[in-house]
Amino acid sequence: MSFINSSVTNGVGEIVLDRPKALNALDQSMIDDLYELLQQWGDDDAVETVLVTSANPRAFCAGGDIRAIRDHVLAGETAAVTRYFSSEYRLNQLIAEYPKPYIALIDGAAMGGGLGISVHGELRVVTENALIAMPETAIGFFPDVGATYFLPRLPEGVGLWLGLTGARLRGADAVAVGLATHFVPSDQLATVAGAIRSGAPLGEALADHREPVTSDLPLAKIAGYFQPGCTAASIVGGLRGDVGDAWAEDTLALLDAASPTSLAVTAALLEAGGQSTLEQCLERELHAAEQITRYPDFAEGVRAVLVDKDRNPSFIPPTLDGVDGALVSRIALS
Ligand code: QUE
Repeated sequence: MSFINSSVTNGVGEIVLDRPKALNALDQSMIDDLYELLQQWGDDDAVETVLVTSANPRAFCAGGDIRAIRDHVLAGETAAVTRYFSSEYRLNQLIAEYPKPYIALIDGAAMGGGLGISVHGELRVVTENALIAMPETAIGFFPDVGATYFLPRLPEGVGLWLGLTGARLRGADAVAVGLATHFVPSDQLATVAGAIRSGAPLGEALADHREPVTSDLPLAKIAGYFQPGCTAASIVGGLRGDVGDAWAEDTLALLDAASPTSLAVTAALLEAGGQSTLEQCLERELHAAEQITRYPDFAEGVRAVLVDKDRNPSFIPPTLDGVDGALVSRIALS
C-alpha cells in the first residue's frame, strides 16, 4: 500500500499525494518513496519537470506523521524518531537542490512537513483555498523542515510571527510574503495543471497568473512587534502593552496556546537560522527535534491537538517566565 502515486508523461513527472485518512500527512513510507523517486527522476532524461499535487481536494499535506512520532517517543524508540526526522530533512534538502523545475500545486492545507515538500522547490502555485502555516509551537515542537532557514528570510517580522504563533495564511497572503510564487483561482487550477501536464513551458502555463495579488496582512504591525532577535517574552510584553488592539489580542491568544518552551526554542532557532545555510539549519533542526521530543510538552501537545483533540494541553512550565534558558540553549544549540 503506497500513499504516493507517480507517472511520467510529456516530460512531466507527477507525484500525487494520496493518504486520505491523514490529510496526506507524511509518514516514513511516503518520505522514503518521495526521496527515492526524486533521486531517480533527477537522472532520468524522460523527466524534465516535477509536478506535485494532491488527490485530496481539501489538503495538500497536513504535516508530518506526528502521532507515530509521539508513539515512538512514548515507547522509547529514539532510533525511529531520528530516522524519521533525518530522512524528512534529507528530502527537504534534495528538493532545495533539485536539478529540474519542481512545482507544487497547493489548493488546500499545506502545513509543517507539507511546506517542507513545497517551499524549497522552484514554484509554488496556490489558490484561495490554500491554508499555509507552521503550527508546531502548539504541539510542543518547533518549525522544522528547513523553516529555520526560510522563515528568517521572509519580509521583516513575518517569519518570527508565523513561526511563533502558527498563524494561517490564505493563498494571496502566502504570495505576498513570498512563501508561494503564483496565485491561480481554484476554478482555473485544472486548466493550469492540464497545461503543465501537456508539457507546455512553465512560463507559458503560468503566464496569466503573474500579476500581484492583493493581501491585507498588517505587515507594519507584524514588523513592529516581531523584530528579528526579539525574545518570545519581549514580543508578548509588547503585545500586552497594546491594550484594546484586536490584532494584538488575537496574536496573544495564539501565543498563549503554545508551549512556552517551544516559543523560546523557536525564537532561538530562527535567530541562528538567519545566519546559516539550509544544510546547517537542517542539521541544527535534527538535533533540536531529537531533544525537544524527549520533553513532556511534545507528547502532551500532540495528545491535546491530535489524539484527544481537547486543545487543552498542560505545558510545563505553563508560562514564558518559567522557561529554563539552559534547556533552550541545549535544544537550539545556541
Ligand atoms: C501542529 C503540527 C501538525 C498538526 C497540528 C499542529 C502536524 C500534522 C497534523 C495533522 C493533521 C491532521 C491529520 C494528521 C496530522 O497536525 O504536523 O494525521 O489527519 O501532521 O498544531 O505540526
